[in-house]
Amino acid sequence: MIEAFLFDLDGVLTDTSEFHFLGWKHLAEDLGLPFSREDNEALRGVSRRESLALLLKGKAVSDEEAQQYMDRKNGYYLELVRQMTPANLLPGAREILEELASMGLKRAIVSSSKNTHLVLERLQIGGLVDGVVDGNAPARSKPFPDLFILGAALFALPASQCLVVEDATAGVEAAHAAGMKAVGLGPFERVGMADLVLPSLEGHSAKEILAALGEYAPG
Ligand code: B16
Ligand code: MG
Repeated sequence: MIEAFLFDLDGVLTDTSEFHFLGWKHLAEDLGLPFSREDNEALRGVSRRESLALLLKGKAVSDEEAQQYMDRKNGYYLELVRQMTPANLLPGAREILEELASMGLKRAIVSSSKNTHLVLERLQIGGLVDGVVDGNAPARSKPFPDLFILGAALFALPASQCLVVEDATAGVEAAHAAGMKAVGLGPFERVGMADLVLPSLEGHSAKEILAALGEYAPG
C-alpha cells in the first residue's frame, strides 16, 4: 500500500509553470527567437539547461553565453516568484496535503527546480510537507528516475509504496522509470501514460485517488 505521496511542484501545487513560460518567452524575445505556448510544453518538468537547449532549437552558443541566458531567464522568473503569496497555491493542493497528514501518510516535494525552496517559502507550505528533493540535488533531472528515487529514500520506502503526482510528460516518465505509479494532471495528450489522469487536484481527495488506483483499503 502507498505510504508516501511525492508531489511535483511547478504545475501541480502551484502554477509557476506559467511564470517559467513567461520567463523563457521574455528571453526568446530578447534573442529574437520564436517561442510559443506550444513550444513551451516540451520544457515542462525538464531542467533549466535542457529548457535552454530546446528554446535555442539547435542554435550554437558558448558555455558562457548559455550561462548568461539561463541567469537572465531566471531573473525574469524570480521577479514573478517574488510576487507570489499563499493565494498562488492551486485549488485542492492544501486540502490534499492536509488530508494526507491526517491519514498519517508522508508528503514530499520532488521538483526539478533549483528555486523550489524560494517557491515553498512564498506559498508557506513548508510545514505541510515532510521532505524536499529539488534541482540542486546531485542527480540527473526528469525524465531520469533519480529525483524520485531520492524522494523514496527520504522515507526509506520502496518505490512501490510511493505515488507520484506530476503535470509533465518527463515527470510521469521519471516516476515510471523509478518503478512508481503516477497520477498525471492535465490533458491526456500530455500525461495520458500516467496510471490515473485528472484535470487537476481540485475536488479530488487522496482517498479517491488511492481507491481509483486500487491502493486504498479503508480501516
Ligand atoms: P528552475 P517541476 C520544473 O519544476 C519546471 O516544470 C520546469 O519548467 C523548469 O525548467 C525546471 O523545474 C527547472 O526550474 O529553472 O527553477 O531550476 O515541474 O519539476 O516542479
Ligand atoms: Mg511540473
